[in-house]
Amino acid sequence: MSDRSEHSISRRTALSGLIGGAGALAFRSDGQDSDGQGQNVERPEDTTRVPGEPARPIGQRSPFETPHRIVSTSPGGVSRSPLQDFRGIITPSDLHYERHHAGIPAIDPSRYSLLIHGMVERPTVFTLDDLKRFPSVSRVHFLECSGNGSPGLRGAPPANRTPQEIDGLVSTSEWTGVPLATLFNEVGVRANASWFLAEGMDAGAMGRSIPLEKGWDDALIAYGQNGEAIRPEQGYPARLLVPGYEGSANVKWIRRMELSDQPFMTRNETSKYTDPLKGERTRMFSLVMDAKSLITYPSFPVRLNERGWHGITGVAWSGRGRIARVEISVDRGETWRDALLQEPILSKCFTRFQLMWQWQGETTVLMSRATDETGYVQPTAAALREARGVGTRYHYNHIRAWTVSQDGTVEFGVRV
Ligand SMILES: Nc1nc2c(c(=O)[nH]1)N[C@H]1C(S)=C(S)[C@@H](COP(=O)(O)O)O[C@H]1N2
Ligand SMILES: [Mo]
Repeated sequence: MSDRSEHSISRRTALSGLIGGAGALAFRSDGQDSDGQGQNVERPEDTTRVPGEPARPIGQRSPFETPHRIVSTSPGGVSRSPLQDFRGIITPSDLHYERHHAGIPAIDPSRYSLLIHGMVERPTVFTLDDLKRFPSVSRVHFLECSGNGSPGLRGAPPANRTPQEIDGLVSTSEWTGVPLATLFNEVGVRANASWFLAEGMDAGAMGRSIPLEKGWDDALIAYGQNGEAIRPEQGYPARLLVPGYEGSANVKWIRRMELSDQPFMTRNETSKYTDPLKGERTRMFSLVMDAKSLITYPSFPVRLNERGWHGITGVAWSGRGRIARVEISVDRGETWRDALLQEPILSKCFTRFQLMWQWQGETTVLMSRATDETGYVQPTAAALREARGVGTRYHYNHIRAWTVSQDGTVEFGVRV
């Protein structure tokens, strides 16, 4: 079969697929009736051919696609993932969010080592090669900064916020590394150990105490990200990955782990990463990220140009396990409908959801509400404020809203 006939067959298949879709969904792009069977669909004259470029050793995006992180210039620095530009659940590594307290250290992997000591039988220093000699695992997990997503909790947030600006401190990668359980068996954990300290190599002196059970359960020392070496921004050559735990516990450039019978009360778990609650109380070691969801389309600054069917989509995630359900309201939260969850549905991972919505040109509010497999339901902003008090910091997982106006503009928050 020649290239030419192959081309025309696939072209025909694509066209019939398109017409089928148009009939079913009543798209109207040329002003004719939705049941017009697409008479105006014609095969364009293929008189020109696009000349090819030579192949490159490293691929790059189409020049027509320009997703980028918003990088803040503040000292520590954050870079936000453009959630509105993604398909599926994986965040391209070069668009993963970043948060570092003292910049990105350049670490020579030949000089890297990880010390595990404290309440262990055999204190051990592992080189990177040592770590890579153990059987590896690869798992797809989200990572989220616990400071992500405060807009909308206290008063009305600005309307001109994109998904990236609201919730861009969350991303998903396939992480590869050695399970901490393997390393624990190697060093021999003493019976009275119940916590471990994880400490990074950067100048930020990031140290966090993690319950030992988490180490036995599903924590990794990760050296791979989306099929290649982990990026410097994500902790090259190795980081701790504690799936479902707040971002700051996932210590990058990890150099030391110390086992103990109590938490270490580091600066980043006492003065920071604690949540002021009502009644002058404070929540500490609030490590697990609660279930959350965000509609990424339609969202600001999208403008709906046509009435009719639109595919609402977004992502949901939970630090406790799988997403069980995502409901969408297209009427300000009065009624809710189950969205379709796109496979795969993985534990402690983004799950993409979709719902077809017929917009009749009305002003309305779109919301999404996630439920995870433990039965936990994403709360309203009012319920979160009521439970935590107004001074709460971190863990802002309240329901997000988008207002669609008659002119098709989409703004963040409830505007009507
Ligand atoms: N060593 C070290 N680990 C660190 C940090 C840091 O500054 N230094 N930042 C933490 C914070 S606050 C977050 S949210 C995550 C961010 O991980 P990422 O930059 O790979 O997205 O890393 C955590 N681990
Ligand atoms: Mo963070």
